[in-house]
Amino acid sequence: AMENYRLFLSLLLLALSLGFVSVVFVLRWVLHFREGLGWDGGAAEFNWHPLLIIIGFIFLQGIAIVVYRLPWTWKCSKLMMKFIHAGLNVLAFILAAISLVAVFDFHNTQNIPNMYSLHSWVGLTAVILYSLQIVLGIAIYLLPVSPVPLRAAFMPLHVYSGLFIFTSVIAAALMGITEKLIFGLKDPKYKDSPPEATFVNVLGLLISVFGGLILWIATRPSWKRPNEQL
Ligand code: ASC
Repeated sequence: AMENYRLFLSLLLLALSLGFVSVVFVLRWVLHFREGLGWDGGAAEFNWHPLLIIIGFIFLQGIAIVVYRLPWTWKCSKLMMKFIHAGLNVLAFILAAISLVAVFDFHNTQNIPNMYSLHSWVGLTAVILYSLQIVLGIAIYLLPVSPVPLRAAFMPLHVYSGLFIFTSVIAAALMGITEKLIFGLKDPKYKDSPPEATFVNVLGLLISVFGGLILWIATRPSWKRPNEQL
């Protein structure tokens, strides 16, 4: 049990470090390699999109997914942990929504078409499913109205749906990163492997490994909150 606990802490620390480094990497991408941040209808406004998605939709959502696994919270009330889980997800949703306003506003100002890419289809679908997941999650598990049999019956779908949405966000982020490198790198081009291309490829790997670790931690039955090994 002790070795298992140390493995849990090691993987959690590794995941949190990778998530934090991913945020540092996307900040360096937009501030050092790109045009910085602004709200002017130009490239600096677009740059809020990758930054807020990685902070919210990837890092905060990842933490929200494993928050019930933290052993030092097992003495906290379940209701308190539900508020933290829901609160982190709502915060991530708000950041994702702001990041979408930034891209649509950038596109409309620059006369770039909206919603033509696979990145945009997968990404917007994930945001829509996420809003549904949050509304249903609050209605079924947070408000003291739904009966326990409904809570139990819906739990496998809630868990699966959450992991599916999180995985879709990682996939959408990788597509978005790839698109942006192909669109944005002109001379030298992406295929010429300039420093920005290598740096941002590494960001994609960091996000993927972060996602893999969160999925692993969340799916270990023995790391669940006691009395919830359902
Ligand atoms: C809840 C809660 C759980 C589940 C369980 C049904 O509201 O706190 O652990 O639903 O009762 O799976």
